[in-house]
Amino acid sequence: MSKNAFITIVGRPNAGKSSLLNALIGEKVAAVSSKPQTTRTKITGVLTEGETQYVFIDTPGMHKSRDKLSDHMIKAINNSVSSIDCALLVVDATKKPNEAEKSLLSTTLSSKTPAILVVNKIDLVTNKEDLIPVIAEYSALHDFKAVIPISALEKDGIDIIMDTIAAYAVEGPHYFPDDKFTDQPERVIVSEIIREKLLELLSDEVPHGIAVDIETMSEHDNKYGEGVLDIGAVIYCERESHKGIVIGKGGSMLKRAGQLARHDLESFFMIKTNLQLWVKVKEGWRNREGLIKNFGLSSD
Ligand SMILES: Nc1nc2c(ncn2[C@@H]2O[C@H](COP(=O)(O)OP(=O)(O)OP(=O)(O)O)[C@@H](O)[C@H]2O)c(=O)[nH]1
Ligand SMILES: [Mg+2]
Repeated sequence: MSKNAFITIVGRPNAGKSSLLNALIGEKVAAVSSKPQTTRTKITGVLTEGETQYVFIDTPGMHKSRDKLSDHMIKAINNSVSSIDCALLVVDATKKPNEAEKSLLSTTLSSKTPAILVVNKIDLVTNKEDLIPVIAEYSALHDFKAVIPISALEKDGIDIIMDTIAAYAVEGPHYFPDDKFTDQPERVIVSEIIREKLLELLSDEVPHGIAVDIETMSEHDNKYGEGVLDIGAVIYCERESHKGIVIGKGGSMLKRAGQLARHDLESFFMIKTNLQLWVKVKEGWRNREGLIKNFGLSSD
C-alpha cells in the first residue's frame, strides 16, 4: 500500500528548522547559517522509506514583516500549514516561548493539525533537567501530540521523529520519484549554497540584502575525459558599499566564499566544479516585486 505524509517544519528564526530538514533527509537541501532569516522561501525535502513517502516543508522563521520579501516569507509559512498531515514546531532548548511562537500556536496551527514539539539544540544543555521547565512552558500553550528533544547538529533523536511521524502517513500516491530528495531546481540549490557561505562570512547588515542568480550552468569534459560542472553566478547586493564588502580586500572575501561553495557543490553534485562569481548592485530589490519573482523568492 502506497502512503504519503506531508510534514511542515515551523518555528522562530534560527531554531534549527533547516538543520533538521537536512538531518531528516540525510542530504543538504537547505541552507543553514547562524544568522536569523536564512531561509527565504518554502523548501521541500523528500524522503521515501519503504512504502511511505515523506514530504517535509521547511519554512522561513516566523518574524514581523519589514518589506515585501518578508511578506512573501510570512505567506510561505501560512501556506505550508494548510492541508498538511503533521506540523513540527522546532524550538530552541535554551530559550523560552516568544510572541511569534505563541501567535502561531493560537492561530495558524489550528487544533485540527497534529503538532509535535521538537526541542532542538539539546547538545547545548548540559543538565538535562533544565529541559523540563522549557517543555512545560510550551506544553501549556498547546496540546502537542508528542514532545521530542533532539540535536539536529549531532543528528540525535532524528530516528524518534521518524518513528513518531510514521503514524501520520495516509494512503495515497508518491508525488515525487522515490530517488528524489528535493523539489528545488538545481539552480536554486546552487544559489542557496553560495548565499549560505556569504551569510557565514559577512557581518550582519550586508548578507540579508543579497540575492544570488545562477546565470549559467552546464557540463563539459576536460582533457582527461572527466566531467566538469561550469557555473556562473551573479551576487546582487543592495548598495555600492556592500559590493566592496562582498568582494573584499583584493577579492579575498569573494575568493573564500567561492572556495567554500565549490567544496559543497562538488560533494552535492559529485562532480568537479568550476565556479565563477560576479558581484552587481541592484538597489532596493527587496521591495521590488518583479525582482523578488526573478530571484525565485516569491511565495506565489
Ligand atoms: N548547537 C546546536 N546548534 C544547532 C542545532 N541545530 C541548528 N543549529 C545551529 O543553529 C543555527 C541556525 O540553524 P538553521 O538550521 O539555519 O535554523 P533555521 O531555523 O532554519 O533558521 P531560519 O532559516 O533563519 O529561520 C546554525 O548556526 C546551526 O548550525 C543543534 O542541534 N545544536
Ligand atoms: Mg532555515
